[in-house]
Amino acid sequence: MSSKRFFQSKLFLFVAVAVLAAALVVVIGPKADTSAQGDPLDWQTIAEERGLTDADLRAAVMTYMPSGQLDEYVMFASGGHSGQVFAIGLPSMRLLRTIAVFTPEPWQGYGYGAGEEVLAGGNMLDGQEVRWADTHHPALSETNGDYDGQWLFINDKANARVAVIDLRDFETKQIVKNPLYLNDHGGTKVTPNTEYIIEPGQYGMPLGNEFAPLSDYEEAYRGMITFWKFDREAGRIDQSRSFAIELPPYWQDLCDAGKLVSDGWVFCNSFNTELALGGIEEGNPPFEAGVSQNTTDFLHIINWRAAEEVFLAGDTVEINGMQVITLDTAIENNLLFFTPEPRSPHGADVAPYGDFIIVSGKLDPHVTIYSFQKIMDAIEAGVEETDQYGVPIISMEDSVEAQVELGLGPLHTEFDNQGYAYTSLFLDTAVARWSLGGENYRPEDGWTLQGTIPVQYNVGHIAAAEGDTVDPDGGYLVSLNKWSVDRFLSTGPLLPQNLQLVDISQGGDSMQVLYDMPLTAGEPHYAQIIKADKLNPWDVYPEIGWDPVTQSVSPDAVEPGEEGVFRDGNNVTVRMTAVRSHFTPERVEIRKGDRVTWTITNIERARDATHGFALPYYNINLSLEPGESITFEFEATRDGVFSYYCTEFCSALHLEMMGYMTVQP
Ligand code: K7E
Ligand code: CUA
Repeated sequence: MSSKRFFQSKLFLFVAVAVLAAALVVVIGPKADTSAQGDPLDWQTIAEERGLTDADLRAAVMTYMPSGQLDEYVMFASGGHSGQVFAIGLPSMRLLRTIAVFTPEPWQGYGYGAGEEVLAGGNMLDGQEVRWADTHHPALSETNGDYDGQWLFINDKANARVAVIDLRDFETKQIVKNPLYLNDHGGTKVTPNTEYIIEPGQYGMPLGNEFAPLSDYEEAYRGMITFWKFDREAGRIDQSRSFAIELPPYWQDLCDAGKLVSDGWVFCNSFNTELALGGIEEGNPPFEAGVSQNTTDFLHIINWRAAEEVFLAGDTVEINGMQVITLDTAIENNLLFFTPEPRSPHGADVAPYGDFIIVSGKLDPHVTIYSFQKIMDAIEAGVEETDQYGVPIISMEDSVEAQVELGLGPLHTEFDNQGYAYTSLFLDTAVARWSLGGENYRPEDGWTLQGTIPVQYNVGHIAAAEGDTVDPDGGYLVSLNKWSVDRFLSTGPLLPQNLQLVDISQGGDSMQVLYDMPLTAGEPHYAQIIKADKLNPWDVYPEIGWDPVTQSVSPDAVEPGEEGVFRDGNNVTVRMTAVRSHFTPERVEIRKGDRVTWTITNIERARDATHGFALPYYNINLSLEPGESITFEFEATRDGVFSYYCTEFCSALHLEMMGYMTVQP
């Protein structure tokens, strides 16, 4: 090959490219190498290696909480069939506290020698103890329609109970059982000044839970709504000042209290106006079809202030100790009205100014917006039509302000500070943002869908920051999803719930999922989110010897110097103090058959200086927070040697914080 032909050949081209490439490797190769391996201290390198997008980085920056910094909000989420409540910090989504409510919880000593009195308050009829629950709807106490950070209430759907939690120590103080009903649902929203805690029933049944055959459903079964009087001073529900209203045996579902212009009223959706009874085995439609035959059910519109007057005037009947306004009395006194609501409704949520009520039909792609003013005008003008039980029905033409098509399976609605509403879409597994067209919100946008964001997966409730009050904060929303499917590493067939933090701070359709939090407990239905600075919990109990049930110094509290074991026949009193790293006394020598009353007072004043107390075999397990005093009782049924010990690693000599109880045969 001549040199000329060589320079024109493919071989020359190949050699030239190879030489050029080798030269390039020499010149820029090492630099390219650096950027591939990178400086491991450079966050951009890490982000690049993990393939994080700008949106991911924004989410990380918005949710990361440096050690020692504190969250801006606290979310109280129901624990579903765990029976508890969870306090979660936002925006970090860190679990801050499990609050034992209906279910014993060993690490807080609840139901293992302490809290027995509270748990016993929720006994089922006939004294049979129920130690589980299906919590659905937490409700923070309110002053003038805004959260005041003092109390938290939650219902037990399974057993129609309501619990009271004191937010000074985040502990449950009271459980009441509704004597009229087996289960409830749409509680526990509160009236704007926490005058009452609202507890509607769920599945129709005879009031007082007497037997009646299913064939008598129409006549013998009833619905109900209970107004539990909350005595702030006492920190307790007062059943003697509480009352209920008898309702037709439709299935009352979720209620929300009116506020501002609609203060004094309560709105509840319902379903099964068909009075379907199931019985597929007898050729009836199955429940899920039978209950959804009608194109509309009834939104219940209840004047609770007028009902209170009827109750105070004594125009009630007593059922199982509960004062009940009968259906006839409610109708006579204009306490109760209906207006139709579209297919299979779920959720009735009052807008911040109290002027609109938002209802979602699970089988209707719209939300329906009712105008409180229109409803009042219709009542004023007189309502002719009634249902089969005589309850006046306001027509939809006279009550509805607007309908907005959002998507499939709308359930629950919350609000922000920009005039937007947010509705969960169960079937679309998304959250919709839409504008409230009323003059108080976004009249310039009208009633329109603004955008939707997919969530993972099957959202039930959503909670926006203070999003059901007269003054929502906006900024954050949490989507409480039933299914997590592929969002977390697999832990077998039972998966956690997925609580997703969503940024709603920007307008239009700019929502962004920021964080996925697995919650490995029962299904969280509803949650409420409160600004952290509205909460003012104690660092330690106010005084040594504190009884958290009575929120005062216990008359049994033990002071240093007066410890000991005291005998009076078969009754033994143990008086003990706990302080790092010592129980006094260290020896408790008793005899089989003794009745033992044992008080332990934690005399610490240092924050977080909690001691545990475990007494194996006798099933005692306590948590003694600084200042706390607990008294428990048992019968010494088994002889032997029982070492008791502290379960909190409280000091370097924690393992030595123990003692011996000997039980002589
Ligand atoms: Cu929709 Cu009990 Cu409020 Cu569950 S309920 S999601
Ligand atoms: Cu007290 Cu360990």
